[in-house]
Amino acid sequence: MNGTATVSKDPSAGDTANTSLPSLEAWVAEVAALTRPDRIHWCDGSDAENEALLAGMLADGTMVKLNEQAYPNSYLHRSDPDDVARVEHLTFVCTSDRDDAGPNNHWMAPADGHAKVDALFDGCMQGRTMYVVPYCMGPIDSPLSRCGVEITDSPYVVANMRIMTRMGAPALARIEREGSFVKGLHSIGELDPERRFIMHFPEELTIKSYGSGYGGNALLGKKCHALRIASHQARNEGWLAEHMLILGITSPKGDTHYIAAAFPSACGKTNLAMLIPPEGYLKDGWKVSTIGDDICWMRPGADGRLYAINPESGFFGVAPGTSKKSNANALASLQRDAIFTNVGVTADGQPWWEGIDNGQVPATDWRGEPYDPAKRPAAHPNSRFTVSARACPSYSPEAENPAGVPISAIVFGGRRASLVPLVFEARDWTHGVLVGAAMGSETTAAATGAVGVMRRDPMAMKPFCGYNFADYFAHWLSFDNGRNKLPKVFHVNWFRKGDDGKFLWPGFGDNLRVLEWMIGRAEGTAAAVETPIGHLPAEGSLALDGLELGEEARDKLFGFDREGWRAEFDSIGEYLDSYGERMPQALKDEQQRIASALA
Ligand code: O2Y
Ligand code: MN
Repeated sequence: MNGTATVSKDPSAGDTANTSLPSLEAWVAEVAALTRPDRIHWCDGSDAENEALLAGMLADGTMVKLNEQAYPNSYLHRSDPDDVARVEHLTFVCTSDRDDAGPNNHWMAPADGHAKVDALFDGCMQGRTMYVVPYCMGPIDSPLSRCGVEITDSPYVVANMRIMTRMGAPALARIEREGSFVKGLHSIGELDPERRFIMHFPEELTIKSYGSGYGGNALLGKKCHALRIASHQARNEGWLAEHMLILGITSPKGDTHYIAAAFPSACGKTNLAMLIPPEGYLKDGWKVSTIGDDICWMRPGADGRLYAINPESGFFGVAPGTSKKSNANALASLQRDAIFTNVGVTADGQPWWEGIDNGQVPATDWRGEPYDPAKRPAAHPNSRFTVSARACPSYSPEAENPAGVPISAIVFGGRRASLVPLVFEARDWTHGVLVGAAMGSETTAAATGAVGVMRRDPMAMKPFCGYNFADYFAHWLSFDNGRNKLPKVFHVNWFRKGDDGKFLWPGFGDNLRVLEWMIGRAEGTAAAVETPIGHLPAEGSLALDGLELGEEARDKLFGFDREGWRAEFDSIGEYLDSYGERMPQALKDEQQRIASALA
């Protein structure tokens, strides 16, 4: 049925325009001419629309209904076995000048990038419905929010975008008012890994993703828009788009501080965002609230402080390891109205994953085959749940505040078995930017097979920065302009190990002790010791009561190994130099200053 697509905004729309914005109408027509769908559906985000989409997906097997009593209104999707994760090697940033994408990105010239994917998109939606998905990243009425439109042939993507973004009629109305939007074109194509590309054209605020139906490759509002394209927009417009969780901490005095924290994958970002205070802290009246678990957009407010929003409205969380013990808030969030991707299933249709620890057993694995532990785990290690943030017991109403929340501290962190202490504070903003730029994390066996290899992942943005890291660091430095009242910057390492290879710090809820010290530093009440690498907690300034920490643990968690840091700073110097001329001199000077102090 080539070239005769039916178009529906609502069934009675007839042949009236679907939008009052000519540039949007024209782009949809242009995409339809290229991809040649049988039908075009403009999404309004309504319950009726969602129910119709789900009914279609249940009928064609895209979704499987889970046990309605145990998990009301919840569904399982099994992605293609070759399509289970983001594909960094197939992710490109297409800028006119190769140096603008930088050594941190795969690059293609924009004309080549368009030609490459447009050849794949040619006719790819024949026999399918093309969905036009208007969405808003951030509260619909916030000046910090930005909008986009994703065109996709995947109803699974539509259902996920409805949870992860503010999607539908209100977003379309905002787009029509503003007249601009990020364009995202997505097709699952043939799901052939050889014909898969995730292309970004930051200068055109455009994304083209072909050949994957999974997560960040396909839900274009998330990594593609809210990080890669937004980081480029943010640089032009004077704000920051970051791979950070945002949490609120209310002390017994009743003051609330907001903290933004960047960690590479598999470092417990979602767990920290939903932290449950340890017993003693709960008794004393401490509260932790969640603004976001993955992405943070922030900009200076009229008072010079940084104000942050979570551009997302849901969580796309890793299922394996999520349990009542590790993250009771996440577990509570996914008890209903959830979409599960690539988890196992029990005999009575309940989702199951390694580490759920709920006394049940899987019958079927993530590929839909009878569970056989000798063959594969029940849940894919990167299996996910998609749930509304509003379902999370710790979700803060402030996450909906159009003004955002004021940030008191920025935290960088990585997985470092050795050298790096539990926490230190940067001496000023420039030092803080260096701490973020030098961030490193040791890989886990699950991620790469090569265990314990330290990789630099500046600000946890290695896979997500839409432009040259050297320019990105310069942008960060530019916030120190004498007018802004910038937050303090810290580095944490929850993963320091002892000589026996065991973790020295209990982590989880006890991380609040470290956050309490940071708040004390922000308020000027907690003491610190100055060292060349930054300020370390003075003895007794970080609450350790009730914890059993031996001498080795105390030395390694709160000590400073001059020799080791000297080698680390040589390596940081080499890393900065690898970016050549564009690397800001101020950052190189800061590295030199500390290297000299360590000599
Ligand atoms: O987006 C994906 O496909 C999986 S990776 C992911 C998912 C949610 C949040 N963060 C990440 C990440 O890789 O940082
Ligand atoms: Mn992430």
